[in-house]
Amino acid sequence: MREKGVRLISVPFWLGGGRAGVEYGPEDMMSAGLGRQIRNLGIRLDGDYEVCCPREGKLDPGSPRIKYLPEIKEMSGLVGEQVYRAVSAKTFPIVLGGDHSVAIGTLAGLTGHYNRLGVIWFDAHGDLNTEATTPSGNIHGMVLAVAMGFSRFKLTDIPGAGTLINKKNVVIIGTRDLDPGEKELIRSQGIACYSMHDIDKHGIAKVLEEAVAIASDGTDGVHLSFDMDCLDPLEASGVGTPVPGGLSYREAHFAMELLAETGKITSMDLVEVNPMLDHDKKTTRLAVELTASLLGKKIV
Ligand code: 6HN
Ligand code: MN
Ligand code: MN
Ligand code: MN
Repeated sequence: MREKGVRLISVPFWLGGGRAGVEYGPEDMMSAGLGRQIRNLGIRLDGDYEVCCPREGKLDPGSPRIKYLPEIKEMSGLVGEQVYRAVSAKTFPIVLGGDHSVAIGTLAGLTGHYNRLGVIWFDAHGDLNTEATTPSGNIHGMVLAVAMGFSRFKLTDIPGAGTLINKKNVVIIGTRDLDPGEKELIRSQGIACYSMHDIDKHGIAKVLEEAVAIASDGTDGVHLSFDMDCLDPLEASGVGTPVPGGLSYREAHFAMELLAETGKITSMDLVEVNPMLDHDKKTTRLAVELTASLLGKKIV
């Protein structure tokens, strides 16, 4: 990591979650000292870029099932381009959201570079809805289905994207709020999903060990997509869709520390920080601290 350098890519986008405020996430994380934390670890900050993405959208009454699709395609193409450039320049990209739909852009850029990408998805949710199963029409709840090709709108619709993500290399961690269609997809497709139940039962270390094995099996890159709502709302209440019973402060840090030790993670997104809902300012701070742990910050 020290030789590679990190490139920060800010994506102030909220239309995928349909709830404003999350577009201020990148700015808030930067002001909380994300760049400084990275440099303090002795890691070169190769640059910080802001993607100029749509700030407003118009709901199409003709397609109520899926909201702001044209805006999401536009944002994803722009994010993909920056991510592709970052990995081509051999830096470690960190995409700062924005809602979780920004990961469609990240994955488009990454698959343009890597032949076969593994994905570790920390989330309270499955993000596995399709046009047919979404209860909200919000694309941030569909990103993994889009990435693996289970929905009509697919990752490969984004210019510059490579192949779809192979379901054999996808792992979801921290789940506790799945919609019926998502449960059905997990079962029928055999998608690896470590719920809070599994974490309680086996411990986060065991779960991470298995997750890394799945995501790195036959892959040439492993992407970490970190939705801050995987944390317990007691630790991180500044998210658009909080769900009780999540990861504790230490479980989340320990997970990042374990990932750092493996040296296998090649990119990251950090999403769903909503400063307008983050009344105690803990969520942004924790997001910054967790990134430092992932990049190798040690307690001692
Ligand atoms: N996220 N499952 C719900 C939906 O609307 O599809 C919530 C999704 C939340 C997505 O937090 O990234
Ligand atoms: Mn998510
Ligand atoms: Mn979520
Ligand atoms: Mn807790």
